[in-house]
This record gives sequence, C-alpha cells and structure tokens, in this order.
Amino acid sequence: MTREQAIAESASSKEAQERLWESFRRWGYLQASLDPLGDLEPAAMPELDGYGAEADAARRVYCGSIGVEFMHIPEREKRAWIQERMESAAAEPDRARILDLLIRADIFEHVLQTRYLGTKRYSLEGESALIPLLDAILSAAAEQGAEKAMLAMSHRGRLNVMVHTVGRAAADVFARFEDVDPRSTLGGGDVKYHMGATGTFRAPSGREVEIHLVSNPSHLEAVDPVVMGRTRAKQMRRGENGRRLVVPIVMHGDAAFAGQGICAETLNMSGVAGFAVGGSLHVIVNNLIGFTTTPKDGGSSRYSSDLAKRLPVPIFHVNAEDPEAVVRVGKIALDYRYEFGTPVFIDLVGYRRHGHSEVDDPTITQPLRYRKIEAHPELWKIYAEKTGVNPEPVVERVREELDAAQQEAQEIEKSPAMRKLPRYWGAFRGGKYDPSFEVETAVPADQLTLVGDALTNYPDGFHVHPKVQKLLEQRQEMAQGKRALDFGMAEALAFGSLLQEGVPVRLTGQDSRRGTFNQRHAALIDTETEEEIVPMAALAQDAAFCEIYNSTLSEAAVLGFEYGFSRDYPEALVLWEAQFGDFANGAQIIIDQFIAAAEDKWNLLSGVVLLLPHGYEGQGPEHSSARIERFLQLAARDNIQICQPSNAAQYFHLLRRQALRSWRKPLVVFTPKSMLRHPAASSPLANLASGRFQTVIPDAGDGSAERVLLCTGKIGHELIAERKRHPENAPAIIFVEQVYPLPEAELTAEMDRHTNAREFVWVQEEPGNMGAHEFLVPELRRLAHGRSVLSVNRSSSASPATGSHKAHEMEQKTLVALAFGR
Ligand SMILES: Cc1ncc(C[n+]2csc(CCOP(=O)(O)OP(=O)(O)O)c2C)c(N)n1
Repeated sequence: MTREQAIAESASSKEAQERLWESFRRWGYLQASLDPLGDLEPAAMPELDGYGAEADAARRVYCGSIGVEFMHIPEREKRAWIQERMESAAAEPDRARILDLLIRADIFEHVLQTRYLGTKRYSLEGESALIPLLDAILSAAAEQGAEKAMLAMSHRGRLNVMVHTVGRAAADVFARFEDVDPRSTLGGGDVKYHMGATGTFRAPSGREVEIHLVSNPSHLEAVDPVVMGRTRAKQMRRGENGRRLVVPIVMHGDAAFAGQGICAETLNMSGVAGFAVGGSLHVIVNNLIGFTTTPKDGGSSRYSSDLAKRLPVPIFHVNAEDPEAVVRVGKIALDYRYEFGTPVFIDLVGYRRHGHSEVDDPTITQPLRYRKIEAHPELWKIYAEKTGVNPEPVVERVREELDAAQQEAQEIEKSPAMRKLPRYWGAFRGGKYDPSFEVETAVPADQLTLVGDALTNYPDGFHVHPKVQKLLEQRQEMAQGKRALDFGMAEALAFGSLLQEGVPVRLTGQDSRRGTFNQRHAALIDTETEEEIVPMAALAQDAAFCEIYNSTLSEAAVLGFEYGFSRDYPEALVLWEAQFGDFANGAQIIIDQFIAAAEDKWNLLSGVVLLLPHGYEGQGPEHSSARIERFLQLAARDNIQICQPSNAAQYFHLLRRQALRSWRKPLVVFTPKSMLRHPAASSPLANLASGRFQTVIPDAGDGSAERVLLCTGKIGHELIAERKRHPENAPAIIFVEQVYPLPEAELTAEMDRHTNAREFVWVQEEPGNMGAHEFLVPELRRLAHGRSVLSVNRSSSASPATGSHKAHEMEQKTLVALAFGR
C-alpha cells in the first residue's frame, strides 16, 4: 500500500467511524437498555445494524442504561455539549449515598405497608431510583447556586419525596395516616398525597436548597403550569439573577404525560417572553403503566416523552435499575439547564411493584408482568450486591428510625403543619368577608391627569399608528376631565395609579397587549420599526413592575400559570384575560381545582383576577357567555368574588379594590364587549376621583316604582334605554354589580326603599338554565320579605345563544318587553 493509499484508507475509516458514531448519537436511544424487566424491547433500527466490534464503544455510550435524544436540537453547540458529556467518562459516584437513599426509599414504603395495610399510599417501589435522582439534581443545583427548587408531582411516591427530598419528618407523614385530627378538616381539607410541603434539602457539600412541593389536585398534570407561574414569581422577587436562584422540577406519570394536553400547552410556553423561567427539569416517572393501561393503549408513539420533542431540548431515557446511570443523568440534565436555559427531560424507566394503589390487584390485568415483578428483587438488594456492600446495618438503622417516628406519630394530637408560608403572605388574609376590609380606592383628579399624561406619552421620533394616535388624544382628554372615560381608559388609570403606588401589575391573555376589542393598546408599536414600548411601565415605583404580555393560545396553562404567579406575588394585581369569556371553560380544571377550592383544600389564597368578556350581542353560541352560572355554582364560604361592573368608574374601583384590600380572593370579572365604548357605560373623571366600588347600584328614582327590575351587566343599560323611550309607569332598575359574595345589606336596603313595589323582577340575557337566575332568585325571594319575585330570561337552552344575529335581536326585544311586563 502506498503512503497515499494508507492515508486515504485511514481517512475513509475515520469517516466511517464518524458516520457510525453519528448513527448511534442519532438513533442509539431506540436500542438502549432501559427497562429493568425487559418488556420494552429494542426497536428495529437498520441504521444501527451490521456493525461488528467497531461499534462496541458507540453502543456502550448510546445503547446502555442511558439513551439520549438530542440530534433533533438544531444548535450545534448544544449537541456538542451533550455529546461531550455522554462520551467522556462518568464521574465516580458516591455509592454509599446512593445505597443509603435506595434503602430509605424502599423501607419507608415497607413500613407504611405493614402499619397501614389497606390504605392508599401510591408506593414508589419499582421507581425508588427517583430519590437518588432528585438528590443528584438538587446537589448539582446547589453547586450552581440555586437557593430554591419548586417541585411538582402527582400521587406516586409523593410521601416518599416529602420525607427524603423535601426533608419533612417521617413522623409527620405517619401522623396523616393516623388521621390524628379529623375535626380540623370537617367538610374541607385534602388527602395526604396531595398536600404541599416545604423543607430544606442538604447537599453533600453542605449547601442547602429550600424546597417547595406544590399542592396539587388529583387532576393529573394540572399543576404543571401552576409550578411554572410560581417559579417565575419567585424568580422575579430575586431580580436579575432569579433564574439561577430558583429552579422548577416537575415529575410526571408516563400515562399522564402522554395523555394530558396541558403538558403540551405548558411546554409551548417555556420559551415565550412573558412565561419563561430559564428552563425546567422534567422527570417522567415511567413505570410503563397507567392504572391498568399499558403504553400501547396509552399513546401512539414509543416513548411517553415523545411530546417533549416538539421543543429543541434533550430527552434522557434511563434505566431506573442502574442508579449510577440515573444520578449521572440527573447531573447532566441539571447542568444543561444552567448552561442553556431550556427545559430538559429525564425519562426514568422502571416498574410499579404493586397495583395502581395498594388496594388494587394488578395480576388481573397484567398477570405476566406481575409474575415477573413478584420474582424481581428490590433495587437496593441488587445494588448492594453489585457494589459488594453489606446493606444490613443501614437497613436496621432505617427501620429503627422509622419505628421511632411511627411511635412519635401516635402521640401527635394536632395535624402537623407540612409547610411554612413565605413572609410576604403575612399581610394578607382569607376567610369570610368583613366590611372592615374596605379601603379607599379613589384617586385625586389631578393625580389621574398626571397618570393619564404618562400613559399617553411616547418618545420623540416614535411613530404611532394614526388610529392609536387618535385614541391617545381622546385618552388625554379623558384624563383631563374633558371627555367621559371608557372602560379601556378606566383600566389603564387603575393599572397606572397602582403602579405609581408601588403595586406590581401583571396581565396576560390572548392578544391582551392590544386587547381583543382594540380597547387596551398597552403597548405602542412604531409603525416604521415595529419597536414596542409600554408607556405604563414608566409609572412603576419602588419594587413594582408592569408585565402585560400576549399569551400562547391556551386557556388552561395560561390561567394555571397566572394562578401560580398570584400565589407568590400576593401584593401584585395579577390578571388573566380570556379572549371571549366563553373560552374560559378550556381552563375549567384550573378554575375548579385551584381557583375555587384551594383555600378550602389547602388553606392557600390567591388574588388572581379573571377578565371574561361577556354579553349577548348576537355573536353566536361561543361568543356570548362567560357562564356566570358555573362560577356561582363554585361559590361558597366567600371563596371567590363574582362581579360585573356596569360602567368605567366601577371597573376602576373594582380593580383597585382587588389590589389594595388585604383580603385575597380570586376575582371573576364579567367584562364588556360592545359596552366598552358605549356612552351609557362611560364615567366622568370625578367618579374615579371619589367613591368606591358599589356592589349594588341603586335606582336613580325616588323609590315609588311599583315594578322593580334587578339585573347585572349590559342588559341593565338596555333596560334604562327602554325606560327612556317609555317613561310612563317606569320600573326602577337596580344593578347588582357584585353577584357573589351577595351584598345582602346593600340589596336589602335598596329593595326595602321601594315601599310601593308589588314585584321584583330578575332580568337576565341568558337562558333560564344559565345566568345568575338559579342562584339569585331564591336569594332575592329571601330578601323580598314575602313580596313577589319573578324572573325574565331566555328559554332554557342547550347552548348559550343563537347563531343568528336577527334571531338574537328578536329575542332581545321580547326579553325587554317581558321585563317591562308587556
Ligand atoms: C386528569 C385525570 N384523569 C384521570 C385520572 C385518574 N387516574 C389517576 S392515576 C391514573 C393513572 C396514572 O398513570 P401514570 O401517569 O402513568 O402514573 P402512575 O400512577 O403510573 O405513577 C389515572 C388514570 C386523574 N387522576 N386525572
């Protein structure tokens, strides 16, 4: 062979080697050895076939206990980073620590099983490697300088994580099993495996990371956006370095991650300006089963994690029975998050030792797999044998500790507190409403004028769209008291004045920067450069900030995020806006499980605001109703507030009231559409400079009317217009601006003022099976002291509104006529 030939051959063999390695980097994860029980077989991959010994090294790296998907990431630098970490030797693991954690994880479950036979605990056994995995992730986070980790997870292994990761005392968990204090939760509370917990994680280096395990409902994955919102709020509290200091770690079930759409919605927000958290860690606790459903029925692709490939982020699959590979992956994943600030996925493939819960027999549906599982030794035994360490001394010590903890639990009398609320909640309260909570919400007119100036101000040379320019000029006149204020300006003045008082404001929703109805224009956009400015932001004083962002086209995840944000920024006004109120039901789980019930279940408060455009205007079944009836059904014990301000000043006071009172309750606002600019709903500046939010707007008359109409929202203005057209025998018209908590004193006073009233009539645009009718009419009857209470509404209907504009108008005419008793 000539020298040239030799060089050419070596070059081509180098090329061949490189091609071989590329194939394994790209496809190796499909043949990795991931399943401890061997049911997940290697996929047929022609690209990896036909190699001999020359592929051994690549196969060892990419088809062993770790399979990594990263070649879909377009940035070469990220791929090179992963390649480098995968292809270099693993650091020496702390074997004693791993074994200790594995023993603790399994023995904890044993003790629960023996002591509390027949009670559900959702054992972690078969996935015990989660505990050393979290240990590795948090230890690495501590080294990166993290101060706080926000953890979210569902039922599986939660109690184990509470003790071994969050650092709660085992005795406290046992006390929950003892159910020591049932009276404290009569009619409320939650099961033990949904409870939140806080604690401190100690890394081997001695560094500490504060842990928040977020309370979560049974509804799988609903907590995902909540933990992201909480994380962002905590990061913002820490300023510029926030993203390094606070890291979110989310655990998923394999069936849930593959099946629940909210996972996709949450991932889609990860790189969006208003929602980014600098990367989240995701662990799929993949036991290859969901209740009784196997992966082939649980999804349409090989890995439960496949959804994550919608993002250019790495996915590490790892065999849960190779704990050294597991901790290695944990550290790589965490470091990647800190290096590149994107989400990272770990798919921890193990099994589930028992049934879905411990009272469920899995041998009925998976007889063969469970025969295998029964014969399969526990991981700590396998690992002890592999490392040649005698586990018995540790096993004995852990048993003794848990026995003592169990003894201790029996003596506990009061349900132990599993968490400590952050200091910033100290100034706020929940519970029942009390009028003493009310505060001044008016702002002096000259101050409003100044705020208005700032809102309409932009730098020289900035090119404003002529239509927006006109609007700004009108707004300036409004702020100077020369023109009545519309809702858009009232909202801007509420936000602007709060910012000036040091109250942060955050509003997100689809197209919320402009506003669905062209009513907001929070951001000005240069017509020449598309540069954006938010004039309002300049008003922020002290630690206030102004975040007004367009959201992704999601309801569940975005509302979940804002709910989460409100949980860690109680002093901010946090608002989510639906494009039309009708779409809010896409977020029904967040509304039912968190917004309405969190105080009752977990004693956790939120002041989040939902802005829901509502009103019957002939726009069809899905652009008419924000479904007040749904919110009313959720209302009890003053858990939420449901309001429909009928004019601009009312909206102004309502928003400011929400931010300035110390009472923190979610606020559902039914906001206008056509009424946004309607003269009847506009207000003079003086009404912002004085007064408060009126829960009931009394009739303007002398109280002599024989017929008294009660209503909320737009229909009231239509009734007033009709009364102007036919002033003879005119009824009184009362606006119920706060439907819940029902303002009984104000309503009673106004109803009683009408001493001649022969009948009170509740008038609503919604069909009889919707609207406030079913909730309010019985209440009105109670307050009417024997006088007659009637109701006028559209006929009951399966959908909220007609699709025909003309039909709508006919219906509306009839409705008004009926209200007037014609
Ligand atoms: C949204 C939702 N749908 C259905 C259920 C009922 N459910 C509870 S656990 C479970 C199976 C979950 O499987 P997986 O996500 O793999 O987690 P694992 O229990 O196996 O750890 C189901 C269907 C639920 N809790 N939430």
